[in-house]
Amino acid sequence: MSFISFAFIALFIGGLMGLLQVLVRSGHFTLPAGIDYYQVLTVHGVILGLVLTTYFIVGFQYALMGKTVGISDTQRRVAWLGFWIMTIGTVMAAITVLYGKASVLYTFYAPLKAHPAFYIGLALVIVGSWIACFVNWRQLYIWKKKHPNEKSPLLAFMVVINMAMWFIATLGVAGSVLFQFIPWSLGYAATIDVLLSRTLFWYFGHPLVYFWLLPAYMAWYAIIPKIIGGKIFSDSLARLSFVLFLFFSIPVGLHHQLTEPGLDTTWKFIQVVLTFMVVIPSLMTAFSMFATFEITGRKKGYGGLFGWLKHLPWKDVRFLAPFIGMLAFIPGGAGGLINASYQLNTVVHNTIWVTGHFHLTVATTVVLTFFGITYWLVPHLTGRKLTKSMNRLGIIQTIFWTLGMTIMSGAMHIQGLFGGPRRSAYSEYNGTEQVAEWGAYQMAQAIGGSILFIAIIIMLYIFIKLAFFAPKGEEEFPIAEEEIDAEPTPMWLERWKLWIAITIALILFAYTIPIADVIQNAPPGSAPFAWPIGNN
Ligand code: HAS
Repeated sequence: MSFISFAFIALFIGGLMGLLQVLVRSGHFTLPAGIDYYQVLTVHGVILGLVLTTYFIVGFQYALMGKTVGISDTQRRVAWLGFWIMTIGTVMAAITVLYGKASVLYTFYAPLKAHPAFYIGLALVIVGSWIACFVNWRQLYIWKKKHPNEKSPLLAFMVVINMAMWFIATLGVAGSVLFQFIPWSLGYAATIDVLLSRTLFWYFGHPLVYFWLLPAYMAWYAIIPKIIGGKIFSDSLARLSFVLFLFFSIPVGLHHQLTEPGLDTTWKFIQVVLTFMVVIPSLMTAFSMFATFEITGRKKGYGGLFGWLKHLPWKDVRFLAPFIGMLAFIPGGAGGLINASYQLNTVVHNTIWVTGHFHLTVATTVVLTFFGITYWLVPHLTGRKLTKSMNRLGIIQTIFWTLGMTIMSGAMHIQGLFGGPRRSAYSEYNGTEQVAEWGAYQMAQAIGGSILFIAIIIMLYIFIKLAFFAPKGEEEFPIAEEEIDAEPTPMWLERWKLWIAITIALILFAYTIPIADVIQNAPPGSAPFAWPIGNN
């Protein structure tokens, strides 16, 4: 509950910043009291992209592990230590941003320089999250010792994979923060290797998006079937898709740097091919979800080509919110394929199309699934009930979120195709013709963003009600079972050492030569630049 409550505080602050951004970009609003646009944008990205997600995920995963394999008192105490380290780090980073000393956006690209406390704070958040990794691994390890020759519970297996991916991925950004950013921001190093820092960031940055997605997939594979009255379609398929995510999430970061000079084209191309490999487990997930819905519907007697759709519990917000998340991932994923296509990337890179893409993927698919989880997890943890009226309000919330995001993200995609830039405040660009084309879409983003802010307020109201005021009772922790006649899951799916070895081999293959190249042929380092100018 502590992790999840922190995530909801982040939702409010980050959402408010989002509202300010779309209003500024409409060209009809100026920030008061000298507040800077990029300061607001940094709060938005860091608080929503890094803080809300990490806290919600770590909290949710503890709940899954506690339920499936148990948590001891010692593990709980260590988990608290992780919480406090993460929180001290978050507060440190937040203070620097709020004081205007770290307007570097969530990607903190060098040579933009932030106050050292910003980077130290981020390093603490990572260290705190590593503690969660160790606790989760230990939880499964202890369970396995007590249950030799049994397969691990599906959700515990998934959590352990997600944390393995997170741990390996964060090593890159931790290395960059410790050895590049902190000495440079403290003044011990005069310059920084910009290309190396960005390459290490994206080594982490792409698996980061799957660290957000996989907990949503955990809910889709193992919780949604229970909510709709069905069974898990295939335990083996679910595990295999997670193993594939572990393999292919990391050696693909260069697809964020396709326009970056200084990186060899061959390695960019190889990583593009690997990116298309990481699409496969998502396609397996789509297949599996369709199968779950159809099989459950047909078992309940609904026939016809699409008749089984009728059985789905449309009026149950625990289902509706994640389901809309799934629908959004169809265009969201397609947009990802466009981004990853080497040539098409040159059209969309650094345009607001990309912002549209991640508002469909993380801010709709993932966040709506997290809301879907909140409706049962919070009352379950606080010993309360999701009442009919809260369920109804949840449905209204989902509709507002969907409407706002469709308008905002749709407009972002279109404006991006007309060349509208991302990461930029409002500008008339000296009155160029294109700006006239963008106006309507920027206004649409402001309308969509305002609707979204209303949705955030409704969600916060629901969260507070479920946490403190809903009637006392017992809310189910819905975990689905396998089909009775399911084929047994092969034990080789748990060959952890082999999976980790393959993951490391793929990373070494995809990154050794490009990184050696970047270091050997390093560009001249850059002195720090701070925003606003003169803020060094
Ligand atoms: Fe992405 C940029 C490529 C997925 C997030 N992405 C971003 C950024 C973010 C982000 C935050 O290759 C911006 C980073 C920045 O600040 O610069 N992305 C991909 C690809 C995928 C992908 C290939 N992205 C995600 C996910 C994200 C996310 C997931 C967050 C959670 N992305 C890119 C690229 C860039 C990029 C380039 C760099 C662009 C640039 O130039 O800067 C794939 O994983 C997508 C595969 C997904 C699918 C969809 C499967 C569909 C499913 C739903 C099924 C529906 C059902 C409903 C079951 C193929 C699973 C049933 C319906 C009934 C009617 C019954």
